[in-house]
Amino acid sequence: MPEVPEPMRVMGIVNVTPDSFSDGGRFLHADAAVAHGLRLVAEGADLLDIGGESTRPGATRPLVEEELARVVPVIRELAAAGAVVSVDTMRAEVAAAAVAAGATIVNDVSGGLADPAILDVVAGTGVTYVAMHWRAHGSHMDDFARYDGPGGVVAAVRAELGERLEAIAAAGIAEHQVILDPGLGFAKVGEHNWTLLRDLGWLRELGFPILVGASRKTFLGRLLAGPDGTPRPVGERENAHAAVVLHCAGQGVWGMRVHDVRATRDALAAYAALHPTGALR
Ligand code: PMM
Repeated sequence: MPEVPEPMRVMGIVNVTPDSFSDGGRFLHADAAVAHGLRLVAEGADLLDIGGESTRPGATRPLVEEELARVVPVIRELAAAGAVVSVDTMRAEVAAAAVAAGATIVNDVSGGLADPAILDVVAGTGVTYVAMHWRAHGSHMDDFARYDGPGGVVAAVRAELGERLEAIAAAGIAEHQVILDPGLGFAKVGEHNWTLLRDLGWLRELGFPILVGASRKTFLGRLLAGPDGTPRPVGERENAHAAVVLHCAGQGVWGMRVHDVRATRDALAAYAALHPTGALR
């Protein structure tokens, strides 16, 4: 009998921010954010990612106090309700408070570059750590979307994630705690994202579970642009995203970070019916 791999996890996004690109302002109040998180769990989210800082290109950073006030009450309530909670933060102080409030995953889009002390929090608490490929904060990350070296974007992202893995190990974080993410859209233009996604073998070779965040991102909007070049609005990118989800399922990806949990679940249900023995690799 072929081994049946575990099904892909669905991480539902709860952005407690005034300015995230697709849902900014909708869940800024704790009650609305908690209700949204519970709805995502009811729709089939395996875990929830709670974030209080928008990382979109051009975004300005909130004060640490603001970020704490946004995410901690929401994490406390959702964890108490039984949800598996991840905190989307680059700050050690926020990560520590989030773990104390019940988060069991620290999703650091900077992979420890923005605030290296976050690695000590993860090492000290033993929680799971998502290390994403990142080069700079949103205010100027587009200036860093250049991959001119040999091997292009794949070689660069692989090498830079490798450097983060060295820092992660040096901080005393165990390998079983680590998940890697290629960081779609972070200091990357459309073609960089597509190149990274096309064959994720380069990332599987690093030997860690893989998380991918493609949901509603600009590269999907540009792919679906109208004849005048206007990107497809954020709310109308879901069908293209479902295709990316299924591609990632075939590539052995551990989990997808998504806004629309129900649509993702529907796509995965069809995939599971078509591939009962799991990923095609
Ligand atoms: N993308 C965003 C925020 N956090 N975390 C991980 N691990 N991977 C991602 O791709 C990622 C992330 C930006 O998207 P949003 O504004 O919709 O949350």
